[in-house]
Amino acid sequence: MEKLDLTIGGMSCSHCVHAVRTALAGVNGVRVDDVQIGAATVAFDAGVANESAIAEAIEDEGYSVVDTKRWRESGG
Ligand SMILES: [Cu+2]
Repeated sequence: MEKLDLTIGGMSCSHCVHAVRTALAGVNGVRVDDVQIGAATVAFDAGVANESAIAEAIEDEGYSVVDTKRWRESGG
């Protein structure tokens, strides 16, 4: 699995965390690892999902993706 750290703008409370988590969980091939106010980390299958689909799901909820950092899960 590829990993993606996202820096997210517009999040301010637990409602936002829930909305972002739900949006990410709805993207095919994505496993949500962590969501906090202003940031999220997901694992994704690069054969199914991609960075733009992940960012789009967040932006569809009204938040902005400020930065992304892609890395590879070790030991896999
Ligand atoms: Cu909120």
